[in-house]
Amino acid sequence: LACCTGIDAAVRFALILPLALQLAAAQAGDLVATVTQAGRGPVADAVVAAVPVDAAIPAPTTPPSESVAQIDKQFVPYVIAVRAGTEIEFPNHDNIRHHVYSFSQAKRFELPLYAGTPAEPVLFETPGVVTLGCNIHDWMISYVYVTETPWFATSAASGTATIPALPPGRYRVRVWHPRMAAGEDEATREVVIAGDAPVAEQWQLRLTPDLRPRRAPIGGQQGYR
Ligand SMILES: [Cu+2]
Repeated sequence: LACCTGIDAAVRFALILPLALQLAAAQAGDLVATVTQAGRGPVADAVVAAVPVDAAIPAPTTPPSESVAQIDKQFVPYVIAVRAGTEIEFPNHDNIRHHVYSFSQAKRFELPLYAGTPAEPVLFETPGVVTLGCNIHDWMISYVYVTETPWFATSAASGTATIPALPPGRYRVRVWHPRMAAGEDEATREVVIAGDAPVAEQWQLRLTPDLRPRRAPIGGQQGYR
């Protein structure tokens, strides 16, 4: 009999759950942020983060772990946003070794020369910007943007970053980019999510020139490979 009661409860749960999810989904709106640079079009790799102004809004879960790979002597992705408390793995897909480090205040760490994937991921607990480098390959650089909020997104090549399913309420929304000329404060504004309709917002950033070499220099050849 106990088993039948259990099944009954499971069936009822299965019937109620989709309805509950539907109701919850109906009361959440996407924030569609578009990030551009004056006269230069869309900006990729900008982080858009929304912090609720009003008291406790139910927070979505975020993935417990992410990864920043090394591919062809570059970090991939160039910018990653994670919520504080996320672990990041650093798989090395190259057939040479890398030595990943950060001197940033939000997270100092070092993964001495390694191939493959280090056994232990790195925990990012403190909100802030963490700059990653490689001791062997000076041009390798990437950024981990650690947020205090579960609502964030990173802009694609189109300049669009969509934060899905924000519960209704007021949010302080800020935009960050590794090359932004002004501080984040200048790119912060309040956004109201009123219901389930998407809210579109545009940011125009001033960026400093991109001086990153894209590839390793080769001796005796012009340019970079
Ligand atoms: Cu390296």
